[in-house]
Amino acid sequence: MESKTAFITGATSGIGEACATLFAQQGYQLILVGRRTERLEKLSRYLEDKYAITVMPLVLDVRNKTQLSTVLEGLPEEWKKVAVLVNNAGLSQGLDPIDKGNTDDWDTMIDTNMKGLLYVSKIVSNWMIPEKKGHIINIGSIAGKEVYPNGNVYCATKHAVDALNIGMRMDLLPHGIKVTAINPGMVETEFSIVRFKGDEDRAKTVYQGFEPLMAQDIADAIWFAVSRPAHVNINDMLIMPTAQASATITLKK
Ligand code: NDP
Ligand code: 8X3
Repeated sequence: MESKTAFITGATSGIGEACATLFAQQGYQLILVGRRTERLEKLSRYLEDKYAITVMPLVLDVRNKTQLSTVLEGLPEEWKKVAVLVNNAGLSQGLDPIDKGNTDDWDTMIDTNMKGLLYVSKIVSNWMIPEKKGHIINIGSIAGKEVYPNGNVYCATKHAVDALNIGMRMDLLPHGIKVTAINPGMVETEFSIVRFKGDEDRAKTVYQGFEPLMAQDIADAIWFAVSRPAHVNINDMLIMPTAQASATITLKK
């Protein structure tokens, strides 16, 4: 059987890396995107050796639409037959009230979480359309369902992902392309280290006193959605740690 290809953005850590590993275990060829060259190359070599698959590592910033378009359109045709796109690259920067927010952080979140996801989706959906099939997984968040204090712009970007997920499903329906949102609550990854700009001690406190989700839990949910029969689409999944009831209510010991 011809092997399938999965395209995963933000594969250098956390949910994206767990997802890359799971798809490799399932025998997929992988296109992996991230900005950190060394990590991307190390992961690619590891997955190729361990699972006997082929990986196309692409050091790209999803915010850079010119670079994205040049590199992606320049790929050999056989790499453009993508079965699954996981729009995972994303981040939060800062946790401040709106009057004190850093406008550069706002730009980074909007450009990555919304515009980057759009640029990649446009290119890859155009590869899927002639095949009349494909599956786009958008990584949203509980922050796309609820707004929490000081989450303002990050929550707005994830609410936008929620809306785009619905819009994409409508627009791509005639082309047989499935669109699924996976919305996690708190997952212990590098997310909080990035949000607090390298302050690892502060990041650790986010996950203290309860058992957060792990990246693998989200990869498993993505795989569940991807492995449904052709006539079944999971529109939207909200996955929380058992100890987290809402964006702001977590039972901590
Ligand atoms: P990580 O910080 O561990 O991973 C984020 C990934 O995104 C990294 O691989 C990073 O790679 C990549 N990335 C960030 N900016 C860019 C960019 N401009 N271009 C290309 N890649 C980029 O965090 P998570 O794994 O937790 O985050 C993954 C997704 O899950 C994000 O969309 C996040 O919003 C979402 N999410 C996370 C939750 C959590 O609690 N952790 C909960 C809900 C949703 P590199 O730096 O190498 O570019
Ligand atoms: C990331 C998780 O709790 O900061 O989307 O919204 S949270």
